[in-house]
Amino acid sequence: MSDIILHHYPQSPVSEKVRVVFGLKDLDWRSVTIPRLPPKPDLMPLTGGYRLTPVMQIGADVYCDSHCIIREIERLKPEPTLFPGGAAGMVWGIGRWTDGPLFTSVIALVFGDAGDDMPDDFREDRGPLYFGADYDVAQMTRDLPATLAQVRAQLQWMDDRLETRDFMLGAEPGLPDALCFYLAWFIRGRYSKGPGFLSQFKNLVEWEQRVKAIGHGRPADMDAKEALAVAKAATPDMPEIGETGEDDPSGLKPGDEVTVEPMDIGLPNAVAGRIVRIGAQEIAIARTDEQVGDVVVHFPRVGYRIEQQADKS
Ligand SMILES: N[C@@H](CCC(=O)N[C@@H](CS)C(=O)NCC(=O)O)C(=O)O
Repeated sequence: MSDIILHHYPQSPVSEKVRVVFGLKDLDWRSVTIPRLPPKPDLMPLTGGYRLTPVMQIGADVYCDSHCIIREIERLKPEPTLFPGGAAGMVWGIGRWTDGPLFTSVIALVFGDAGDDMPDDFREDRGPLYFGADYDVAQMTRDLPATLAQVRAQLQWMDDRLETRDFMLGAEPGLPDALCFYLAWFIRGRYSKGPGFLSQFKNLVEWEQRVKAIGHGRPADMDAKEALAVAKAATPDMPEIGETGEDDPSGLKPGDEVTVEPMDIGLPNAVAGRIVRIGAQEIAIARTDEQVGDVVVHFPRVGYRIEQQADKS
């Protein structure tokens, strides 16, 4: 198998979730550091325009979104399982909570806390991305007490869960630990009063140390240009998962020209390609780029809008 390449940057909380999963799986992987702000000239040839972080590349296959990345990692390396005790299924729904409303509240906390101290270019990019065109940082600062109350209530759920367990599912770590850890990691590192705020959650603070000890596996740095060359030299893998798309409720099927785009961000970010596989959990589209040749770009179904384009043939 080609190397697992993660395109990310150290400060990215969603990347931290994936790095913890790499630690849980004890993986060797290659680490490409991408810019925190667009343009991301060495990433766009791979994704076809998807700009969020992280992105995973294996040869000429490109996995957008942490859920898609983690699902593929679990498929490639099933042991140790991310779902100890047979916990698969609903855990993905926990991810929709942690990465959805809870993540948005945590970003509002960090934004509201930073206020005018945030660099202009960062605020002008992330503001509309997470909160839409009419985002208002001053309002987020005024709302800080209410936001803290929202976050506190939800972290208390995690803390309660850890009262009688070392990890979220029991004695062994699993996906819910990565899903919850990255938010605590983000609050601790980026909210100016983070460590003090977190100290009220005794079980959570102890658990943070246990998750931290899992580590990130074994990353080795890779130059972005080398990653592009890897894609160019490779042929996309198109594993048959038994999902032909024939019964897809959308009516979409392999061969259709589509665009795929995250639904829950405030900026347009569509990627165009031809469906090679479409199933309940994932869509994979083929596209060609002059720098990397033929690639297949994978997205989750949940949270992504697919639109059919006029047939090019
Ligand atoms: N649904 C996406 C969300 C990813 C996300 O929002 N990542 C942040 C960084 S932690 C991001 O992309 N920020 C803008 C950027 O990096 O350009 C996923 O799970 O991967």
